[in-house]
Amino acid sequence: MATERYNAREAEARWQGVWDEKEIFRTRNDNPKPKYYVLEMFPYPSGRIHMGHVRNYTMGDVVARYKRARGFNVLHPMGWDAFGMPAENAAMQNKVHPKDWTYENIATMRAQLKSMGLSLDWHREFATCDVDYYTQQQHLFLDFLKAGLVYRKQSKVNWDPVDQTVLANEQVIDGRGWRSGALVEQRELTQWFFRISDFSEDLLSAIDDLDRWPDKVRTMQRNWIGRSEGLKVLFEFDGEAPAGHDTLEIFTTRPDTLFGASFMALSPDHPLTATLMDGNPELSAFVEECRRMGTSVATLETAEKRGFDTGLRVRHPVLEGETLPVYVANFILMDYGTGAIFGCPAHDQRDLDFANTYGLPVRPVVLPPEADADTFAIETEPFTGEGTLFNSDFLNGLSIADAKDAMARHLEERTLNGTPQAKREINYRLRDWGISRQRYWGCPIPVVHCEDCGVVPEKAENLPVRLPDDVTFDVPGNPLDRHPTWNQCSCPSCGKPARRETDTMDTFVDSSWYFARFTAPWHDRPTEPDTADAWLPVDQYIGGIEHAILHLLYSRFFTRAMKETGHLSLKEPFKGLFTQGMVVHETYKDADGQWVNPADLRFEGDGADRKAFLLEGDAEVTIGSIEKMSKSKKNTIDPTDIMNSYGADTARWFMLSDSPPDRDVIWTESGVEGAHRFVQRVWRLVAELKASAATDKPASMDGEALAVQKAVHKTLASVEKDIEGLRFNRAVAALYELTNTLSSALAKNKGDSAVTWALQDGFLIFVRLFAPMMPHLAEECWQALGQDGLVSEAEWPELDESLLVEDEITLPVQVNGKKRADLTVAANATQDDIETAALALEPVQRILDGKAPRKIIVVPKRIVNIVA
Ligand code: ANZ
Ligand code: ZN
Repeated sequence: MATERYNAREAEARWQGVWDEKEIFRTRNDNPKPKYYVLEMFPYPSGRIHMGHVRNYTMGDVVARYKRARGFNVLHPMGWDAFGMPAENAAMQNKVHPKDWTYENIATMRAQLKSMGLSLDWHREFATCDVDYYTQQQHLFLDFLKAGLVYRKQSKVNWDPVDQTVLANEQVIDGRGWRSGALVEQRELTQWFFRISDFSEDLLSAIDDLDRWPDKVRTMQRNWIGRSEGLKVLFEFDGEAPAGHDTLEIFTTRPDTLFGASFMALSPDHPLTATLMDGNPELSAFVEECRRMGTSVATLETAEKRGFDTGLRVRHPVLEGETLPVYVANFILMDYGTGAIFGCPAHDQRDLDFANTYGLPVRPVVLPPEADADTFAIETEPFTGEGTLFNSDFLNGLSIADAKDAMARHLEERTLNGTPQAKREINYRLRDWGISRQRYWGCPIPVVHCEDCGVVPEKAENLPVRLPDDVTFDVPGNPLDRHPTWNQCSCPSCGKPARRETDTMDTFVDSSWYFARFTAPWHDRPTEPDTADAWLPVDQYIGGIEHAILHLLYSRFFTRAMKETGHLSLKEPFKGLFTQGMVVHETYKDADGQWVNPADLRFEGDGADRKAFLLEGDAEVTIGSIEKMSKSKKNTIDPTDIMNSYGADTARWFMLSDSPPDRDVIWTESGVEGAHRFVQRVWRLVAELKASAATDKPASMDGEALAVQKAVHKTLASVEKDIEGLRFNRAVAALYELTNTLSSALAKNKGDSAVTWALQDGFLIFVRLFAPMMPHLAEECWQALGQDGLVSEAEWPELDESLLVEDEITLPVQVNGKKRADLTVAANATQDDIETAALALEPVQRILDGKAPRKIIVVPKRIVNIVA
């Protein structure tokens, strides 16, 4: 029988039209069903969607469609993370306005996403560059300001003198600007900060309860917050103290190593350094040089450790009569601890490098477990492991933990100039979040600078502070700064002429609350608090591991800050988090070593004999390693090409099928073709089934009919579990298996009406099981099988638990502790039946050799043990 091929392109457009017209994915906030909020990280509108998006959004869509079928009121929105540098770069390079560039990209990408058949509520769509969105963000800023969650401070920034812009640490490469190549300067700018560090402890301890987050992300967040328990210790100067500095305070996490101290080091930005620079040009020159090097952690870790001996000395707190030299050193940060340390070279790598450069003593005080105290020495590797204290007077013999405590107690009881010499302190690595950017394409910070009143927040009723459209990008720097009129305004407090803040907000601010905005994007306040509380937290958030730290941490902070300012009343925005793997692909290089795109190639052969040739000219190219799809390596596949040739369902199915969703998936042409063959096969089976006569449900089922029913319900049970557990590849595997079962039952069936009924019923279940993954094909099959309504609105099939009971079980049979055979018996076989059957097995009889067994033990449903 000839069947028509399934025409994916035609069918997909048609069903998308039906869904749209019926608005079946429009979510009502007043729907009384239980809520489920599934969200994928919204895209940056860079131009076109890539395969990573396809993978990400397909996973979210499976969850959304599944939960809808399970009776939830599902929120599944989409928007655009639309502010940022690339739009300005495009403006500089291609003379296109950032706004036009952004909205054009959004239009292209929206159309691409729509062609994927995602069950999104497009009525809630917004872009963060929409005036409406950033107006509400400005309201949030003002509310945070009022609540003391925002402040201004001077801070050091990397300044690119050519591009006239602040650079993030990652944009400084070997001391030069990443774009301009100019030597980067350190500048002090007054910038706006969010007080995220006030929440350090709360952000840290709440990680314990995020039990539906991947462990690796929880660990990364903990490390980023970086709690350390330490001690602040006062050191007394030997001889006359420098003016204005009675003592030198340091922070250490290793007070146990104090007997091994051999120097002190100050940050170049320490106040004492500033005092000493006065009248000391050599020190000033050294400090200048340190500043040029930059302050990124990466730079500090890798740069050569350098110092300047100030000539000052301090008294060792516990070694009577000993003094230690005070250096200014390039690896000490001012904004951690107290900006000063004691160095113990034997037990810290940086201190050891430093000591070896300046010929300072290296005295080990912690002895490794097996080492000999008389011969143990440190040369180029410090010892940082567990051990026992030695060379340390009253600490000798103690563990590190006990020695830390003993030293802390000892110093806490002593005083220096009337204050205790030591104080226990908890420090966090997490710094306040600097949000000022000297850029145009971002949310304007709604404050005004008045000569009389200082910094004045804009009045809420004057919002939005709109971005001007008439800006130029022909010279470097911030277009808002040089705008002829935009930055002139009147002071909200005294009414006199004043100047607008020209900094805009870090784009991470935009993405820190969009999930809350989706709950009521039409509202004229940032949120409708009751609605936000009803929808949040996001039940399942899905995105890339690259956002494991900053985006998630900032969103967790924002949720807390929005709680403090009454915009919602919970603390944690994302209940479940899933980080998907990447899409990877082979790479190809031509004879000149240039990357070649797979679209320009043809392939021959298989396995080790597989070869690739250029379509043009037919030269052979080298097949290289499998790498993350990237434009630079030209190993990308355009999702639209795939959807045009195979359809969205094929792309979706393949994305889900090949690897566990948290691992990388290798995109291969043969894999896509396999997925496409499956689509056609399902369609052919439906056509065949349609040809069979209608039957009524038989009174009872047995034989082949029962077997079909059981296979269907077994698959139903596992697909359910696998989607709930986000193991989409396993759900796909179960569906492949079921297809084989249905297909052979269909082929064998010679008009048995019970089997026909089981197949017809089974197919209606089967279609609903793959509908979350291949929704268009599912609609087409649903209709072909004579069902009313849309499968996208159909309920999930009901599981018949009684069909999951296995009739037979297989037990391993051991003789004298060694497995000899498998025994298959009826699931309800008695103890006696099992013993008899086990003893009758050929391998068992051979060992028993005619003798009766000494003992036979049947562990029900597990194992049979025979002692010969
Ligand atoms: C003495 C010592 C001996 C240290 C030893 C370490 C090992 P965490 O654990 O990350 O908090 N430190 C303190 N302030 C610093 C600053 N502003 N810039 C650079 N380094 C600083 O790190 C704390 C340790 O880092 C402190 O403990 C201090 O060195 C150093 F065998 O004190 B330690
Ligand atoms: Zn004023």
